[in-house]
Parts: sequence; structure tokens; C-alpha cells
Amino acid sequence: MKIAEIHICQYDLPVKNGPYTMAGSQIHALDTTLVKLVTDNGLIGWGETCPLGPVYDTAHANGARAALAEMAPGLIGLECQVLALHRRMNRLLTGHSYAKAALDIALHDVLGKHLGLRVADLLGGAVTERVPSYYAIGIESPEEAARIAREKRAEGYGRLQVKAGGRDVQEDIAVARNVWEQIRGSGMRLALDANRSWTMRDAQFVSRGCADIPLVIEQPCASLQELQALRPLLCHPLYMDESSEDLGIVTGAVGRRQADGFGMKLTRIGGLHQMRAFRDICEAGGVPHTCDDAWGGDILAAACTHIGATVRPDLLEGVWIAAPYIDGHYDSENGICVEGGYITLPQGPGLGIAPDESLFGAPVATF
Ligand code: 0XW
Ligand code: MG
Repeated sequence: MKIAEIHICQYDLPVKNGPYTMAGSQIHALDTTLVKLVTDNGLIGWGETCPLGPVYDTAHANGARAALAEMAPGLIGLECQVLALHRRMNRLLTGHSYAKAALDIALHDVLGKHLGLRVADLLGGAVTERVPSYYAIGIESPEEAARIAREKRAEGYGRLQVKAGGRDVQEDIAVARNVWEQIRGSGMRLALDANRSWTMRDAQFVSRGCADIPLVIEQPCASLQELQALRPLLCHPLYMDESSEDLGIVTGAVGRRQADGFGMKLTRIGGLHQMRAFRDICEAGGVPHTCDDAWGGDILAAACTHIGATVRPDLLEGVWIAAPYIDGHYDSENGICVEGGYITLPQGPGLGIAPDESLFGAPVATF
């Protein structure tokens, strides 16, 4: 089975009840890119990549479409094999993992359909049909963050992430303490995510100000060097997110015990192929992690849920999806959503969703 056609589509995802707030940024809408891959025997696979705006990571929407257009001609006629795809993409374009991931996801979708297997089965097998999610509380006042925490506890979430940074650290400490007061004793886990925005000084202030709270601190500072210097100075486990840019960095961080866990994004690391390796490195090292992506609709949500379903349960810190912030689904019948803090793994072959491509309009490029 070979790749016969590649279609690239663009679609806008307004943020429902927005903006989505993180340290130093307010996000009102996202620009996502969808990839439709057609094989020579007529099967269709879907992929997606949706950078969280142009400054969250080294990725942006126009860059994704340009990278895909750069590679697509060289992929037509390629055998539908995951390793062949990644090796060919790397010969066609250096870097741009967030764009390559969209093709990787589309290939996993089409291979699952070809073999009559779910993507989770292709990735080693699902250990659950109900995948735990987690909720990210944006940059809020201590009172509003506490209100949202109460609401998400009542909904059944098992973990909360609270955004921090970009303000007086005393406000971050007050938010963390207020949120913990709402979930203490419930079994819910808590992460404080500064999205690279703190100085080492501020990270130490916050950690000491919350020393009695069993939370994890996620990506407090921007650089790997800061994280490595900071970790022994904290009162809390340190999770890497944005700094874990590729499998090499992850392997080093796990091997040298430089991180206690990861917030990992499927498209940042290159796709399901690399995410599977990441999962196995973390399992070998006994390191907890999430299976997320920066944003995206049903296609990315399904991909994250499928890999999340294969993670050893005690190591899965949850699958974050943007569904709570998106109006509508690409697949009105099997769209991916969070219910009671959990995501139901789709049943159909491949990703298990069938996007209504009329939503996306005419492709912006066809090969
Ligand atoms: C909470 N997330 C997984 C969603 C947003 O893309 C940011 C990200 C994070 O943990 O930084
Ligand atoms: Mg994070």
C-alpha cells in the first residue's frame, strides 16, 4: 500500500469561553492544519497539527503548512510504513517535528484502517478504555482558581494543572494554596505550570511558599540549564514540558535523573512513533508523564487518547485535550470529549473518528 495523495487543509478553532491564558499570553483562537492522506487502494488517514500560537513553542501554523508542502511531493509513492515515512521526511526536511507529526498521525490512522486495528493496538495495546484526563486552570485570581478547582473536583477530574507566572509570585503562591484547599483529601493531584516564565529566584520562592503542598512544578524556567540547577533547590518534584524537545533530551533527562516527570506533547516530539518510544523510555525509568498536545481538534485529541490508553496506569498523569475549549467536533458522532474527568477510547479502526471534511473547505494544497 503506497501514499497516493496528500491534501493540506486549514481550519480556525475559536477558543470557547476564552481567552485561554498562560504566563504572558492570552489566546482567543487557534489556526489548525489538517492532513488527509489517500493511499493507492483508496484508504484515507487524517492527521493534524495545531501550534499554540506563534510564541508558545518553536512552531507556528503557517510554518506547519509550509513544511508539509515542502515534504509532500517527496512522499507520494512511498510505501505506507512508519519508519519509511520518518526516514523519508528527515531526508526531505530537517526539524519541523510538529509538521511531520501530522503525517505520522495520518499514517497510523490509515494503517489501522488497513489492518482493522485501533491506533492504540498498533502502539502496543490499550490497557484501559477510559483514559484519565486533567484540567488546566488558566492564569486566574486565587478566588476564581479555587472556584474552578471545586467545579472540576465535582466533575470527577483526578488531576489539575494550574497556570502560573507573569505576575507577582505571591499571587502564584496564593493561587496554589487556594486550589489545594479545595482538593486536599480528594486524591486529586496538582501541578503548577509556569510555562518557562519564572526566574530561578521566583521558582524557589514559590516552592518554599508551597512547601507543605504535595504538588509538582512544571517547566518553571526556560532553559535546560536552569531546570538542572534548580531541581535540587526545590521542595517539589520538577516536570519538564517545553524543554523536552526530542527523544535525545528525554533519554538524557531520564538517564541522568534530571526530571521527575514530563508534560509531553505528541507533535513536539514528532508524532505517535516518537511518542511510543518516549512512553517506553519513561516506563523503563519509572517516570510519570502526560500525553498531550498544544491544542487541536478531534484528530489530535484521538491521537493523544490512543497513546495515553497504552501507558502504564501508575505512570499516566493524564491526557489533556482542548475539547473543553472548542465548540463542536470534526466528527459529530464520535467526537472526542472529556466526561467525568475521563476520555472514552474510540472503538473504530485507526483513530476511530471520521472528520466531516466539508468543515475544512477546499484544501490549501494538494499533492
Ligand atoms: C496544558 N497544556 C497541555 C495545554 C496547553 O497547550 C499548554 C500545555 C502545558 O502543559 O503547558
Ligand atoms: Mg506544561
